[in-house]
Amino acid sequence: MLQRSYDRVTQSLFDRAQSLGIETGIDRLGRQEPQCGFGQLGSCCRMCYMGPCRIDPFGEGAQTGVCGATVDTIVCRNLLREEVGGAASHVGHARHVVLTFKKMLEGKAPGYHITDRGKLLEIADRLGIERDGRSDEDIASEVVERALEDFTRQDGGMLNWLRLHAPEKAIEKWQRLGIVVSNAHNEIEEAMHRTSMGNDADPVNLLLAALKIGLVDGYAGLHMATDFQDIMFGTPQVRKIEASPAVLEKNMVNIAMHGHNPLLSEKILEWAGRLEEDAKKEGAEGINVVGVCCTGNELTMRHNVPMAAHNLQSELIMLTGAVDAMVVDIQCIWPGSEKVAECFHTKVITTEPFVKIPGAMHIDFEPENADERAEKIVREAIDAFTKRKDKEVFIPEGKATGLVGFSVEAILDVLKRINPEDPLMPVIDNIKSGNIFGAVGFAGCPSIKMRHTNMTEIMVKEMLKNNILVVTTGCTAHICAQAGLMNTDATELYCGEGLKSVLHALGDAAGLGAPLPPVWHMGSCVDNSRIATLLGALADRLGVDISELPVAGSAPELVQEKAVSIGTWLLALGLMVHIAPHPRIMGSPVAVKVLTEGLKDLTGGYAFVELDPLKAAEGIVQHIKDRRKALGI
Ligand code: NFS
Ligand code: SF4
Repeated sequence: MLQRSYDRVTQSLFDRAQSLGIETGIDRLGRQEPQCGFGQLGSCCRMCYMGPCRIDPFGEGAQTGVCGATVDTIVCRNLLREEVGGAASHVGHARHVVLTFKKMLEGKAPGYHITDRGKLLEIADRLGIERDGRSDEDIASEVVERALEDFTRQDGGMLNWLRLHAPEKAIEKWQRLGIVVSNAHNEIEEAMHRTSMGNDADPVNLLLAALKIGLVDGYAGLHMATDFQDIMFGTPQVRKIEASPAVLEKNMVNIAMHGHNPLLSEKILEWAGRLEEDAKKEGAEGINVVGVCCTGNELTMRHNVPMAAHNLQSELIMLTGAVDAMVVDIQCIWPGSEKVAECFHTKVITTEPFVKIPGAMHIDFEPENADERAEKIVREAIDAFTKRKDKEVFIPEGKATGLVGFSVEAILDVLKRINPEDPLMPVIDNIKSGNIFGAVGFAGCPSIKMRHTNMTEIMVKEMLKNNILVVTTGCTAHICAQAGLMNTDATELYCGEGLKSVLHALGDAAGLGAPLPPVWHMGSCVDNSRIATLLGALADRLGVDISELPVAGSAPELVQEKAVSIGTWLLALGLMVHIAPHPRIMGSPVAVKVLTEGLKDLTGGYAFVELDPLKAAEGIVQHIKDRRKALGI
């Protein structure tokens, strides 16, 4: 096994795997090393059967593929395809939620309801939908129509959800570049078409297409998903939670919800409540639903469900022997998890017809039969518990506590208590004075290749020391929560004096009797939309472009294609985006030049690749300093 030292809880689970002789990701990673250099540089091509071709980075061997494609063409095509994978995931997620919402309105999905009517009406207004004399259902149907238009329109008109959410200045920028998008599915089709053998060979043209797919992801994926999820399940409010695999309970039926779509996890949570007595009849003290990855973020933001595990820990938590069912839907689910589960009584239950894992139990979950299937799944978990009852479990110690639920609405609620007329004013004043030196969004995944370096924690602490507020989403939020960065003690421990004073004032305004935490959990990966909304509002209020704000984004432990497409969206918006490990563009001089330099003149954004946490933090602080200087503050 690779000898690496992870945080205490994670390491204890790796150690347990080793002592039980159970294979995990660390063993599999060990067998992959050294990983292929061509793959890491992005310079291998499998687009046709004259290949696979690869380009010699030292300039001695082949410099083109059999068809004559250069390394720049190959790398940029590969990058665009990565993004298509990411955007397709988010767009698929959003469309699934919209279609369920539509079925609900038609009375075909009785398990779902409108929870946040205010948000529905606000979106309807902003879409210019007439409301007078119409029922909520009627208005909602038209909102759905507008959303679905973003998958059907053929006239080249602008994506409705982009018009709805993108700042005016950003739209102007994109119009000048010719990258405004129209129909999400058409854009994805075109990207696949242009990257297949013998089409687009111009690396710059391909990179512009990459920005387009970023916009598809941001608006027809992230924003659309967040909007409809908030309407159906409620817009998050600040609440207290616990985090770490230690939230599993020996004497309870433990159901780990893993995946992304709250359509499933909300119903499981509801049925866990309804079947509590049935669990008790089997000798359990109750049912403990815990969250893994992004569906865990969705649940914790709306219902303070404990945050049990980030992606790297998703198979590890089963080594506790205490997980009765691991219920999954879509995305980021390691097939290897099933092999770990097999060593225990744990049932892995897949629920999506296009996401099946050999050996796992499959229960189709459709909106029409949500209640029946959710009940069945929870009963399977109770049944698994009866088989586990007397067996030994190993639940590591060390729960962290924290505050989550920082939707834009929740943040504005707090700010309104300070300035009801102009809630963003206190933030702007504090940015001007330097009490808030800047803000950085940390997003994305935990990488098994990097987690032992504590990249995320070190970078976040450096930000706080420099009075830079941190917002976070996705698995990075799990990392921060487990590291105790989302509780009020962290404000005292890690923040510079300016930021500390602001968080104290906000905590007082919120009636907390304590400062707000310095790291704000804004949700799942699709909820990066919330970060963009907040930035857009700040930029509008200041009358500047987002690219001028003293802010940045970071994906400090990139894993997924989804993170690549989100990152590209942020580049299109004009942000500096820090990335580690190396994105697969390093083989192409053109891609590196355009993404790290050239883009600055086009959108204001640029990529910053740095694997050393302190140097990465330094680079971000310098960027923020430069932005402040340019603003004259
Ligand atoms: Ni985001 Fe969320 Fe986690 Fe990474 Fe996967 S769960 S969608 S991709 S691994 S943060
Ligand atoms: Fe090789 Fe060109 Fe085929 Fe790619 S498209 S595999 S570079 S011949």
